[in-house]
Amino acid sequence: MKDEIKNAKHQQLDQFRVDDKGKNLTTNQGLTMAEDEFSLKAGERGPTLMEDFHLREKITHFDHERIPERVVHARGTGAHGEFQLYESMKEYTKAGFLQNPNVKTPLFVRFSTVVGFRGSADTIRDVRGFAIKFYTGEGNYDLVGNNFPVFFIQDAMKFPDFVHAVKPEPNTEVPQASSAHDTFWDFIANNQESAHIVMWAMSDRALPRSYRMMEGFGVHTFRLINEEGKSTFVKFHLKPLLGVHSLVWDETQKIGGKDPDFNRRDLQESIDNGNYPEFEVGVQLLAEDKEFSLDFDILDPTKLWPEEDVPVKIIGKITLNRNVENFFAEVEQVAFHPGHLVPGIDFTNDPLLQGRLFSYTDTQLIRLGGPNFHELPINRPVAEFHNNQRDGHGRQTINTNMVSYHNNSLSDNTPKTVSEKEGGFAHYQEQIHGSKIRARSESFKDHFSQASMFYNSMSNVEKKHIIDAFTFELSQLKSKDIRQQVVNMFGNVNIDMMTQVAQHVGAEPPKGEGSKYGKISPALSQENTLKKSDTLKVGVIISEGYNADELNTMMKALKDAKTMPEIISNTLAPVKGSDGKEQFPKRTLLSTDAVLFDAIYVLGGNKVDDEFKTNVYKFIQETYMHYKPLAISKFATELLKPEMNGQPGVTIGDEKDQYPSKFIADISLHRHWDRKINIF
Ligand code: HDD
Repeated sequence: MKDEIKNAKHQQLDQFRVDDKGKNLTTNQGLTMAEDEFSLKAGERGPTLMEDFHLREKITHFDHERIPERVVHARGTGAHGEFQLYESMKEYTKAGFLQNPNVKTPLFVRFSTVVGFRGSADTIRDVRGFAIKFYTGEGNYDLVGNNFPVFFIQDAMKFPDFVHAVKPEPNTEVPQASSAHDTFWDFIANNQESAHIVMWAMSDRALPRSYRMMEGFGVHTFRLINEEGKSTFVKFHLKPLLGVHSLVWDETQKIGGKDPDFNRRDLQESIDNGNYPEFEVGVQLLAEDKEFSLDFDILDPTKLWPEEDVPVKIIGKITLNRNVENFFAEVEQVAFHPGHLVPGIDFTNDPLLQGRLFSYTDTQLIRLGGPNFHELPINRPVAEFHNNQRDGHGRQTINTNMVSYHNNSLSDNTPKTVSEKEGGFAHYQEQIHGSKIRARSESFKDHFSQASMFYNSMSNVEKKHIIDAFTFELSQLKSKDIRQQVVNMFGNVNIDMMTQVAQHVGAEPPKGEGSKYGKISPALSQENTLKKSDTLKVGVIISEGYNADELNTMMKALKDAKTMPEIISNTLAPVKGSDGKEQFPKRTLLSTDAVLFDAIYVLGGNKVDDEFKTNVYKFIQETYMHYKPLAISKFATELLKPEMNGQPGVTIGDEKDQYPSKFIADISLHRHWDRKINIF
């Protein structure tokens, strides 16, 4: 690892890292052992002896290796990184890490899916978690967000209900990592506040191409508080510098089988290759006196603030620059909490947020086995911590002072509190009036306007994908009745959309006229995202006797365009080209698949047999069907279906100069939706 990225957190973690290579094998008590293969027996064929402490220790530790997986977001991965501010945010907040653009704040990010168990596939249709722990000089600040800006429910009271409904059904524990089943849609039809997020879940946003290519949102409205005690409402955003990109549904399902670790591997490989994922951090700011200026309640977590109404101010950048070295210690044991605050950031009364403030500590107590999980290396703040809390399971700190209470004189009344003026945290003094009441505010009751805004902001292709997704999900339901209820419910979002779905799933078309909201937010469409070729994976298929001139020209162009080319052949053995030099394929046609690449280039060679042709044809067909760029050398045109010729994103050629540049331009566009597909 480079020295410059050894920040304070890395230095702290390094104290805990151990490399056993070259060491003697010992018990956990440090006793060097002479034997680790056979248990202690009375005679070679005799019974094992109770006194075999080594066997007992080894087996006992193994028996206790598992901890409960997260009740939601069990499947995930993480990486270390840093945050650097572009300009001081002093005007709005006194948070230390948001003052000085020269300071880099270490952080850890965990990305996750929500529904699946810990071993489930990465590419399922789901919300993605995007949780960040900033190790600031004033303590840990956690932003525990998602890649959707809205949530399923408005009140934490319903969270267990929602999760029970979306998890596999309790009688069969089927389906794994999928919302396409009766209990989920039964919940949706009977809890209509979910309408908006379900539109996101049915859209391409639920199928991210990479964790590096998705947005993040803090979801709730928070507050920033400045030195004068002035509060400004804020929504947090994360914007990937590679743009927001998705897989197509058919691909995601195939990848689930071919490489269930697809997103996890992508993150790890990118960091290993020095392609550090980057996200700009943005804030939407709303002055305190503008609390009621939008046409929804800013405390309602099923609403987003359209960027066209409240612009996102970009304030800094996150760079993920170091992979974890031990998945369990770093990713599995990291414990986030939306209530881990620093001075200058505070809560609002969003009822969903308030419930979360209880849930996260509670869940760590069972997952991590006691109240000292903050002492685990990954969770330890870089800031020192001192208080009168003591003991408990797994306590690591050896508190040497006999005083563990407040107030005291034996220790000069320390550890001491510090006034707000001198940097101590004090809660924002919001004025509260009201009666104790269990109810939903009237201002939370419009569930369909923003759901329709989302749909109306989509391109035609994105709309079609949403209709297809509803069709797929509802087709899996056993209950006709729920299918109809969902069709009726989403008729309130858009009649045309749900009429088409109804036709596909054999339901009655919805009645009514749909939402009249009519507002559009172009920022919601991925059509308008950044598009570039950087870090995209290109499969380069060659065989014996390939044209070396052409390969060299194309490889240079691909590398100049910052793509990640990977040589594929029918063997892992070196493949000789026309110049007598050899290429070393990384994959074979049988050990990889077109769905694992963003684009395919077929060069072939002068020695290709029928098996090679059949396998390459599968690559070409899949790539074409998934709208991805294809480049075919003139030496391989026999593998191209004539109808593909001239279609968008398909390049055939031998003119070295234009041919690679056209392919690169096609790669930068990612998908070529205008392609004629009904040719097979
Ligand atoms: Fe949650 C995990 C995000 C509502 C209760 N949540 C968890 C994670 C993310 C989110 C990203 C994974 C953290 C990690 O990587 O370890 N959750 C959200 C967002 C929400 C939300 C963006 C709404 C805006 N969550 C929410 C509610 C509750 C919870 C309303 C309960 C009242 N969430 C949990 C949890 C988890 C969790 C059960 C499981 C594992 C964990 O906390 O550490 O406590």
